[in-house]
Amino acid sequence: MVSHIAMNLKKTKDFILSYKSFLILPHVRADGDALGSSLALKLALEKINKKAVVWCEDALPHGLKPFMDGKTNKAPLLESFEALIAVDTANLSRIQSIYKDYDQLPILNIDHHPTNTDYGQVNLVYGGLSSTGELMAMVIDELGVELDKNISEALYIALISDTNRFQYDSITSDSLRLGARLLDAGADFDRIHRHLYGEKPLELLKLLSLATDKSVFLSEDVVFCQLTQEDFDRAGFYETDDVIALLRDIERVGVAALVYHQDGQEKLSLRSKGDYLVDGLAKSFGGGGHKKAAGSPFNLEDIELLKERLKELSHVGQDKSL
Ligand SMILES: [Mn+2]
Repeated sequence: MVSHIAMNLKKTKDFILSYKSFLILPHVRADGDALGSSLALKLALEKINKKAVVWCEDALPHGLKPFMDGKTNKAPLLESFEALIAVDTANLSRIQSIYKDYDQLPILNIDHHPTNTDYGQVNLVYGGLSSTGELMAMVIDELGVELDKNISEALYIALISDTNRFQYDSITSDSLRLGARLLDAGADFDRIHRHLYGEKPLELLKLLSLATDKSVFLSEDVVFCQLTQEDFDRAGFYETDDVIALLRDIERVGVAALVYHQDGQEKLSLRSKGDYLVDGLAKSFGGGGHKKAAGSPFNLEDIELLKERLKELSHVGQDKSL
């Protein structure tokens, strides 16, 4: 594994050194890992005199705005680029729509989703890692770029976003050592934690309250919730990461499922903890993700089928527990 990573890091470096300008694409509806990793890479590329633009056509998640505003681009691009770098993007259906204007360019694919389809000319893909941020730190080291305050903050945001502040079992001692390095290099962790977790908009709390009211237990350890466009409009908030996290964190819950309406379509978001795994269920609906955090597009006609499948994930009556 270690020599394999070393070899692919070398290929990644060779790819980057052979071009002068890059369009960096975090996945659609980018989260902290995708955006933090992308921004860290952009800053590192600029330090070695490359041109790099991070494209993000969706609204930035609320807590990330103070760190990302003005550093990502969604105005029409007039420039041309020599290569694409897809970040935290498991497959081409998760890539942003601007890709269609640049699909002739070579792709470097940097990701930690086990379901990644290796769609790039160079694929730096390690499914076991906590975050793409952890992988991006290796890329930046490979390029010989020193971590400064801004790069460290972007990587720190990536790392804590995908590990829920170092709480998930995807965390290794290497992840914690990276966290320590980032603090040493100047990341203002107090400011980051405050904006990401300590400044929740009241509208979000209204949405959480609505979701709590609408949640039903399919068994003692499986919770299900459905949110409609009206629910989001009533709360005035449209992000779902905190909703599904809240459901997962309920006492005795092993599996949390959220069906919701977004961008004109229905989606399914799944989270689990302990022994419970949800990647297989997401896959069966045409999606993917991680063992304990996955999602898929969803067809409302399948709602009863989904509930049946969710009940099958229950451990009630089995000799397993959280
Ligand atoms: Mn990620």
